[in-house]
Amino acid sequence: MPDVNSFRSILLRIAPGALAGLLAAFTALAAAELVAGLARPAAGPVTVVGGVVIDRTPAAVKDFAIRTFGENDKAVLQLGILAILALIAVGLGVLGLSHRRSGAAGVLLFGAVGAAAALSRPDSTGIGDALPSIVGAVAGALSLYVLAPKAGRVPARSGAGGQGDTGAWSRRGFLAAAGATAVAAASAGALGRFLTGRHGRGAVVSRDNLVLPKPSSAAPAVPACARLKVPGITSFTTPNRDFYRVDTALIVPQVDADTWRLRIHGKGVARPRTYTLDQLLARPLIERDITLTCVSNEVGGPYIGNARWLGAPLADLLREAGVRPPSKGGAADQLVARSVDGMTLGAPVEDAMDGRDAMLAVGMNGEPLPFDHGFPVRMLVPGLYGYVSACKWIEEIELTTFDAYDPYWVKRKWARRAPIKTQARIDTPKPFARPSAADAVTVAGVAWAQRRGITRVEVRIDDGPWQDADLATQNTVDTWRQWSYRWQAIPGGHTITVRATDGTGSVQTEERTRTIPDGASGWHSVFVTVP
Ligand SMILES: Nc1nc2c(c(=O)[nH]1)N[C@H]1C(S)=C(S)[C@@H](COP(=O)(O)O)O[C@H]1N2
Ligand SMILES: [Mo]
Repeated sequence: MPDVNSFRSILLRIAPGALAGLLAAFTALAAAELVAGLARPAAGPVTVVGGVVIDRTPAAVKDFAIRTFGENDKAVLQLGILAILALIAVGLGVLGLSHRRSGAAGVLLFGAVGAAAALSRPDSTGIGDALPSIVGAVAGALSLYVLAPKAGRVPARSGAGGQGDTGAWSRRGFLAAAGATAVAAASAGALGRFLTGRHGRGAVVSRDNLVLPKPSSAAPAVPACARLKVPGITSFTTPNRDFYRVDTALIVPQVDADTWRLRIHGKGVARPRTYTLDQLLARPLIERDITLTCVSNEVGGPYIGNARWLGAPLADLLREAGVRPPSKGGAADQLVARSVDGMTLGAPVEDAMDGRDAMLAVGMNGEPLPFDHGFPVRMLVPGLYGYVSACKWIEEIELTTFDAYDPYWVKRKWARRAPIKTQARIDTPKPFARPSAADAVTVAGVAWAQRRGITRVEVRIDDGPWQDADLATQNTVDTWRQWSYRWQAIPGGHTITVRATDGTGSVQTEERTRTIPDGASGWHSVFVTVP
């Protein structure tokens, strides 16, 4: 009968195997990290497997992950991968106690999975990308091969493990070998991390050295009355450090501005061209306030920001290449932007050339683009959700058709065309706040309908009539607009709802839709209790 004692003796017997397995996995990852650090950090096994998981994750799950973990979604993913790896490692280690070859072979198998993942990445630079996984797996398999049998022969306290004691290491011997492995692996890993950090040095230096030129067309001054002085309202300009970040990159690409190139080519491109950053910066630049929004933003959600961007007008570059918009007989109706990490985004050529301030941006709020936001160059097309327009770390623009090519998110069931929907958000009071009724409660927030502008915002308390909110001065049709409403609150629980009207006269729809395929719709409301 299994009693507590035999359970304990089983545990004691397998614990060294589990430890050997975990150490083997650690050794494998550390060795892989070292090779990746020497060769290409983006080819590290956790990064490439994470990339594959991100690319294969169904949109609904991805949506859930973004909703639940927000900008920590990638950290959660990597921790998840490591946790699964640890479980498998424990299993292989225990297997290795009795079958050292099988245990080691299992580790090699995982190396093969990592290698395959590395080679499948869109930014894979060739067979060398498999190296970190392969070297890591060999190191891990070796360490399991050496450690596991020794671990198995550790005499257990109960005496149950006595049979294989010939040539056994003492418990102290095993622990010493395990400790040495751990130290060696940790050193290799640390060195790998250090080398990885150095990879970005050139990029960091190139960013530090970049002096942004003055725009030849400065942004219109933001009217003083565009910024309301209401505590808790979203600031009109979003500081770079607070700007939301949405992308699939597990390692933020660190592109050296000195070697960066942008290639423009494809259907209907009479004069294909390649630009350096200096050539781009030597062009007349425009500076504009533009509000960028993510299609994954829920009603009332945080994935929206407004910045002052500096960049080269995209339409000029396209015209220089001989591109004509479809309305003028151009052959291509889709502009596919491709980034250094293989991401593809597709915008309508017509939108890029219809006179709006579509640009290849180099500056964000007075400084070079932060690495997180696309250094050295990203695309922006006012009025379109980020996933069809705002390519970060861009290196290629290919003119094609919507029929001929589906970019990354479209392959994953998001819409081909995605203009931003009219939305209003209540920033204050926060959901479930308890605002005092002593004074009037100020309800305030932002509303946006890029390209169309906001002409009216209305607030409704419970099922009461719609009341006009006070609007801040509109900056441009491409930026959000602040609004506020003085509410003579009476005690009790209340639902505050907001809706906006855009420059075409359309009232924001009440119909609630999910973010997929082309952006959430519906009215934002918050419930508050007035004591
Ligand atoms: N290379 C690359 N560019 C990208 C993405 C990406 O995953 N990779 N995500 C897009 C999406 S979905 C959005 S909403 C915006 C977000 O830009 P931000 O992170 O600077 O706010 O970038 C876009 N550009
Ligand atoms: Mo997005």
